[in-house]
Amino acid sequence: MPELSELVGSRRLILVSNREPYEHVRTGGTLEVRRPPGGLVSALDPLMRRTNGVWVAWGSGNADRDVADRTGHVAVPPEDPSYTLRRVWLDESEVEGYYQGFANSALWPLCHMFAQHFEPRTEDWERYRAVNERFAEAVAEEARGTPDPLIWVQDYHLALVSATVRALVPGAVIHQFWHIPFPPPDIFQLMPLGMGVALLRGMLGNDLLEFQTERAARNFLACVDELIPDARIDLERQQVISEGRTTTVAAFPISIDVAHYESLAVEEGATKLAATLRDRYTKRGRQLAVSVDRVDYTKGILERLRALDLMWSRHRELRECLVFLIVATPSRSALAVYKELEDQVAEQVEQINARYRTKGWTPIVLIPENVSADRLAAIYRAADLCLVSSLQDGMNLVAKEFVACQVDERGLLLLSRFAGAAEEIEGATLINPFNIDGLAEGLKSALAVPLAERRARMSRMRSDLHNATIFDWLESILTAANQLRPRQSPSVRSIRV
Ligand code: GDG
Repeated sequence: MPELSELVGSRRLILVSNREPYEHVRTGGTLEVRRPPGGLVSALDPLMRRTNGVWVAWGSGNADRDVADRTGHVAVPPEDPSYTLRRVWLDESEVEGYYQGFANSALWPLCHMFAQHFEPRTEDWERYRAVNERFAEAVAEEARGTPDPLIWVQDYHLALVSATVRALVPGAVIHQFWHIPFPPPDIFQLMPLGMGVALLRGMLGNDLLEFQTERAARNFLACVDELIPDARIDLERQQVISEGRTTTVAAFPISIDVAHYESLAVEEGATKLAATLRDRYTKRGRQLAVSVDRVDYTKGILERLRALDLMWSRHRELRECLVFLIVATPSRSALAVYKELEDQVAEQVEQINARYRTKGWTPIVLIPENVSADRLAAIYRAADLCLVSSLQDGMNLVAKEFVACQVDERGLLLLSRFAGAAEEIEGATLINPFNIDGLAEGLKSALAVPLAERRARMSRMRSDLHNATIFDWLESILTAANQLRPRQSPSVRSIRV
């Protein structure tokens, strides 16, 4: 395990995110502790364990209040407490306005440049502001009385937190990681002006603002340039000087715990399941393709299905040559647009299967549910091809997880040019998911890539990935954050794994 504590030194780390790392849930008579799926929590939890900091997050579990003290504190991990989780309580209307409303129906579509799904409602904005303020107050309470707090805010749910914390705790080092894309000014300006300016000013409350890609960082600077008249931008240093303060803006592409995914893929259960999947789906020289996504309109799932349909209608000889396994995990189903997409995906798969199915062959296998991490690793391992067809994506961790789990090095990665990962992974075949024709032909060509070439490309991607893990990401961000205030900075040594 890396010596993560060295990255924080003597500072007290206060992490802020919408999702909490541990959720207490009562079902029937039993109390359960759940860990939300996803790479971020699994990467940040070890950091928090080793630095004994505080994690401030929305207390979303129905039994969260039962185990927390009066101020919302609970020691975690439950089996071996080593840091504090500070829960922020939100009622139903706050969750609806702040989370489902402004965060997921306004900011999410706008940042991904989906103007057609962009719904900036004033009421949601008011809730978003109020909830951000509540988070900021909780953070400030934790930070006060701490000599050297290092505050790290996560993502687009909390764009206004840093500026409020800055006003409440002027001495703190505050930085924020933005997990999703940031749009250019022509798109950002679809946001009502008052909201747009407030969001940018909120983000400028950070000393350091971290994006996935240079493109997102540049877009942010361009938006500030257009909308914040008093801001001075130093393009060379990627800095904004506004209201007497400096915000540095930079790209820090996120990654995964590569060793963890590799170990999941080689475990006995996953090895057996991968063999079973190959037995079942790769008979008579067939290839197995996979995709894994939360069901979200940004991920290009319908475009992928249209391309498959086109490929099989145009190239009869490719029928029976490929089975496509689609893991489509329901997500944000409380929003109509997400629920409709789930139904559309199921419908399209059914239609394609009805059109092309033969006696011994079902073209698409849809898994419309959350699968366990070890099953997921087996699916990645078993595949001859993984298709990531995001229309826009901050990074896309699935692409990296696929590479990590390809321990047999047989798979080809088809990766959207519009995922941040495309700027990082050399060896993937880049595709344009808007070009259905091109994608259909790209899939056809991919099926013909010889094994030796696949191995060479996968081997290169795997070795590159080993040099850019989630721990490298943590190290580079925390080093940069520490260097913002050299007077107080502890010596930062490199991570040892
Ligand atoms: C945001 C940004 C950025 C999915 N289905 C299952 C499952 N998953 C896991 C994957 C992966 C994660 O969910 C999805 O991560 P992505 O990166 O692909 O996308 P978002 O959820 O949109 O994440 C994105 C990311 O933040 C990190 O900064 O890369 O651009 O949009 O880890 O494996 N996991 C399991 N079962 C499933 O059924 N166990």
